[in-house]
Amino acid sequence: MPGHQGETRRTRAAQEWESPGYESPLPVTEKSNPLSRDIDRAGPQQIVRVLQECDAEVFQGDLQTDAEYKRLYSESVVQILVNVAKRVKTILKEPENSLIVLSGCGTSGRIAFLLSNTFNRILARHQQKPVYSYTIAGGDKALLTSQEAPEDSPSLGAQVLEETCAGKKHVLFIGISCGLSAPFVAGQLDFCLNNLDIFTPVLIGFNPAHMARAEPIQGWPHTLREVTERMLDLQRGQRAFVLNPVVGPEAISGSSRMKGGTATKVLLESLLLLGHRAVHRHSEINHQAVLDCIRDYETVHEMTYSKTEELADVIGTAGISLQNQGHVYYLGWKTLGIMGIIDASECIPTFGADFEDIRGFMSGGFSEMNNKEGDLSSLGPQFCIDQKDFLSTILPNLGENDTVIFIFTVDEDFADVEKLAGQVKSKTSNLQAICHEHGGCRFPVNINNIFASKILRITWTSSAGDAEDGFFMRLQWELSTKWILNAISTGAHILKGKVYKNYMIDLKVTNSKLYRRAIGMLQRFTGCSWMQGERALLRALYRVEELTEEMITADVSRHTQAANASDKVVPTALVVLQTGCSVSEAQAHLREGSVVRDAVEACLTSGRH
Ligand code: S6P
Repeated sequence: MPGHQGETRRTRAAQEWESPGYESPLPVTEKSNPLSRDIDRAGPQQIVRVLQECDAEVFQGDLQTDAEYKRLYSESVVQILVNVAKRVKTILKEPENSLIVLSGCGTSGRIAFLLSNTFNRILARHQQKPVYSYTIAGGDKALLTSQEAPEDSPSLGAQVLEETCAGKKHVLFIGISCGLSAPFVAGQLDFCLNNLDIFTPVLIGFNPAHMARAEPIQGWPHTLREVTERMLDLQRGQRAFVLNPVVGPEAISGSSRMKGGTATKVLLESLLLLGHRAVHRHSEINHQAVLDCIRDYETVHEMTYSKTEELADVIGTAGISLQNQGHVYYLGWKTLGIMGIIDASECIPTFGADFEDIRGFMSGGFSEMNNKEGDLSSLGPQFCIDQKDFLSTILPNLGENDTVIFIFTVDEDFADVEKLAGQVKSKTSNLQAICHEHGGCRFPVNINNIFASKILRITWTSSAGDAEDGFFMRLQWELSTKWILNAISTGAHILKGKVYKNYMIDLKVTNSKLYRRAIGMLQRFTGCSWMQGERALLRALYRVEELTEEMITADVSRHTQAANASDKVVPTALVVLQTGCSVSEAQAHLREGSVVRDAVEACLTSGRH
């Protein structure tokens, strides 16, 4: 029955956010999701239920051809997937002087990195040279830490792409911007459009084209909307492609690491897998093959969320750790270790978290990461990602307030897992396991003793196929792990009081998208004008009562740079606007109430009386 109730709630929610006046003119990816309106007041079980429903929207079908929004299963989306998969096939058949480049900013760039490595590994299994490469705004540092500023530079994007593709004759470029908003990707697409003899550009995002970002980009003559429209014109002749199904608003407004990241992984993996299977197994690339692939991912959603109780337990434990100023550590193996590192890195811009709050480590560190720039650990503690770093720097001070989450599969050497778990157990009893096994290969029974039954274990159906099936299973484990970790980090921050309604109240305004989002939030909560909101934001950001002329007229890029050094900017601006108090009074008020959400709510409620 809960399934039916969930479906009814989803249908009602979709009717609401799909209606033309709903939070207009925000694009779908920035709207707030009616399903998660009260997520800030929910307990762990309820948080899981809400996330499950929001994530199910990714796969929500539309079989009406006249529906307002295209969805993942829409005919036109499937057709583009078929067309792009055929381009992948062509490149794989003639790899000489060819390249497939995946690119994006933040989470989108991290997924680009992950998939580029995975698919090169699949090629290696077939004794083929690598064909994939990735670019990410901010370079490899951005794989592990939040580097939001380079997202604003179209020229940087173009330059990085040109360097990556030097000497190549055929390039399939896939630029990902979930919100159809990143100037870095816009610059790359524009570069491709100016060199169509070499490049076939593909844009992946989750808004309709008319909602692509249209505001001017500093120092650049185009906008992303204009680039998208140029690509749509070229799509008729299959010289460019725009893959932009709508997957519904995020559970935490604007947090595209969640559904945006998921849908990116599903779309990209589907089209790349089909291209590979066409070459290696001579299978056909057609609608049915695409639909089968997406349905497999939909099953992963069902399998993952069938573990509601276990997932809620981990969220509860992680939440208590954060509430008590403790930490959450992910210790992972292979690509699931990377999923942990990615999830942890996203908490900084999303929740204004400290990098030490949630951290990820993986077995093998950089040699296993296999990133372009190699070992970055000398750049500072944020870049130390090896489990050995965990043992030397974290383990000695680990305590009962900390939660350690082990993420592994049945393919790992279990003795390794057991040994590390033993070391952790001597310091904290808050050990959790997230693990994947399959019908043909199960964990030893002592796993229950090692993790004192705190195990979220998923048993997948075995596929007795070839090496590619093995890879496909790992891709599914990754997606499942992504859902689980996103739920843990989001849930734990909700329990810590970092979310107000379904907004990231304490986000860092470190690029122009986040800057605009913050002002929009101030408008929404206080009813102020854009200019009032911006002025309050700047006062909070520069920690001044009066703005100087220079501050008022400076470029947004200067403000977003300054935002790196400021704390609780948006909550401070909210309190200032709502109560008319000074910036220093607002800061003192927020210091008193350790829970940001409660302090802000108290102020908003009192302001209304
Ligand atoms: C979002 C995440 C951000 C985005 C980045 C790119 O939760 O924190 O880092 O991934 O801003 O966004 P987009 O819309 O261009 O993919």
